[in-house]
Amino acid sequence: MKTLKICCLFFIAVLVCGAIKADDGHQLWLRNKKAQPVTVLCVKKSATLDIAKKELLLGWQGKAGTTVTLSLLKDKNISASGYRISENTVQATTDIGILYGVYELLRRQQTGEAVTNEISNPSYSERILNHWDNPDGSIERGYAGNSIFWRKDNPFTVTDADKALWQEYARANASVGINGAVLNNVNASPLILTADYLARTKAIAEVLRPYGVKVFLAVKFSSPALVGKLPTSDPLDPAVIAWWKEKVKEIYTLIPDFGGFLVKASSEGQPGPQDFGRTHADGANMLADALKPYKGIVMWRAFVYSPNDKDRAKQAYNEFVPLDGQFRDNVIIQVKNGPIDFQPREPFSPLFGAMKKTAVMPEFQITQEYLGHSIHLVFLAPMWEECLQSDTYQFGAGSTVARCTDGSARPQQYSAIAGVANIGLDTNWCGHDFAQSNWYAFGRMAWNNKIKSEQLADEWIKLTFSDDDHAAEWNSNFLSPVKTMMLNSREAAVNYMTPLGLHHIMSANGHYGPGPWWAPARMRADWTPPYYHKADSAGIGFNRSKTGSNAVEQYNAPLAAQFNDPNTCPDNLLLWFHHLPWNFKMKSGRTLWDELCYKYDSGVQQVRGFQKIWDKAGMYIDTARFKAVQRKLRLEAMNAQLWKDACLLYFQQFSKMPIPYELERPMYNLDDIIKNDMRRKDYEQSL
Ligand code: GCW
Repeated sequence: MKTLKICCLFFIAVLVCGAIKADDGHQLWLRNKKAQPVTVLCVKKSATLDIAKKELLLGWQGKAGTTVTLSLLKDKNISASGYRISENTVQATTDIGILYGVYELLRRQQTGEAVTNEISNPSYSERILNHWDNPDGSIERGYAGNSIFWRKDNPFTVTDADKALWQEYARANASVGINGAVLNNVNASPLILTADYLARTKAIAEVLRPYGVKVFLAVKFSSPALVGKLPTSDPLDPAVIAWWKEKVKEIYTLIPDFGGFLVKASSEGQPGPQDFGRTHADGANMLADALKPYKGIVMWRAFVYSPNDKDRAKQAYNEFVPLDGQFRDNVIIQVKNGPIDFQPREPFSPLFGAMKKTAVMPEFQITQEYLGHSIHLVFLAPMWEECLQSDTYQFGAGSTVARCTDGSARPQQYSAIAGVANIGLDTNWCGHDFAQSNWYAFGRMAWNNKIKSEQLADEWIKLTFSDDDHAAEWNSNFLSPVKTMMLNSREAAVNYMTPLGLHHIMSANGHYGPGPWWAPARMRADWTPPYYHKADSAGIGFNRSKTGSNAVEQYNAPLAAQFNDPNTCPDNLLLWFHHLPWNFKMKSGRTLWDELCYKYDSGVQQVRGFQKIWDKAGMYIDTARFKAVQRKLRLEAMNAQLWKDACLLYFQQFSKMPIPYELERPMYNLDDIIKNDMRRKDYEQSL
């Protein structure tokens, strides 16, 4: 009887779902549809070309019976990993170029985009994921399970399952053009440079190599002392220089195409050249010299700040601009998109528009440290597009961040872009099904830094969810509303978390919920929200204008003047640059306080709208992914409400003004929110 009941239920479920196949999300955007027959001609043989052929046979959606020719040629217009495609040819100057061309051809077929005879070259030569993975398998700011590379138990056994997973990872990367991976956390353990870990790194490199993904390592600056047992790690000490040279040689003997080092130095307690009275340039150049014979690069992070600085936003610029021109040409300064730290909205870092003789690369955060972890649905492409398309005015109008970093504004030996990965052992890799879109979008944007978020959302939805059985109504009933939801999702998050230029007002170290009040006595001020919002009875916001910290001065004309004046400063950065009275008159005609209330409320309304969109569109996808996203949207809606109530009720203590009566009233009490914030409490207790 029980079996019969289960069978009936199953039958009903199949009917209701229109027989949509269950999907655990593991296939990402590479779900293979039934392929049409195709013949592939390719004269040369290599592991990479074998993959290219296999992918065509597995995924061909073009005319049945087509013969596709893959050919290698010399062509000055096609760069090392670029390609030319037509409906039945892929041409490139390298094997990996062929593979990228094949993925592009297949993508066009699956998304129904036309294939004309065209050349595509990547914007950046190095398109890199940064994994903040620790040797024990944990991941700093990881929200999708443990590391796919490292683990605690049997750390040095490489199993077939490991290799299979690394191969899937490499394939996903290659399919969107990512060609590098830093395998470990920038808060680097010295262990990574020891023999056992290097052997595992070699094993990973071997699996990634045919897919064109080079491995890099993040290194701890004090490794000569910690691993090499030298008395110092001073970058100018001959024994230290010799130690790094030997270490680099050891690495290249194992991994001949090793990419190089990523370094977080003299930052957040990490050791660095400043510990020895040396500069960032001294430190970076010493490593660059060791890597140079092997064509390796150093990505040296500009994420530096100290508790003594009056304005954290200014420090990276102050430390690095005086060193412009002193770095070797295989050093690239890796700069976070904003001057503080991956906040939902920041202005672009002024360093992008300041370094004239040193290569600079953007670092984006794919993992959603400040954007609701893997609970909130936030499509990040609009945020990255906003940064890349910001005009720095470095070489006059049109000097976008994209052009100041990709080598088109001035010649650079290397150009690069990095994204902090959101990948872990979760079946769907990223925790949230929609978080996969951020991995996808990062790769596609690294390839083409002018691509529009709208195009990326369109591609990704089609590749990830398309359903041939409902093709007729799918575009209008699923694609279109879900795309709108994705494209609005980042602004919604800004609205319910940090509107009008507010930033860093999250609770404690978890960086998840709201905490504008959070300021334990023993905590350094620049790690607490009041340092950033500066709310008091006179108003709210950080005065970075000429009358304040004068951070505006780090921007080129005409931006400096525009940001300096609250009447010309864009609304969405207003409280980043200004401390303004609660009754300041906004462009909308509202007071600042009312505008703040409206923004927070609109964020909540937007997420409620996403729930409606999803529930209605849900019938076009499999139940598992539908339900998982539905559940997360419910949590996001509750969190949005919490953010709104927490921030408005807290700031209201200073504004002493009513929340406009036409807006929904708060649902939580401030006292309860503060009391219930367990993450904050746990953290405080651990201090
Ligand atoms: O955003 C902060 C994070 C740290 C991180 C640091 C960095 C890896 O809270 O967890 O450390 O930035 O980028 O170095």
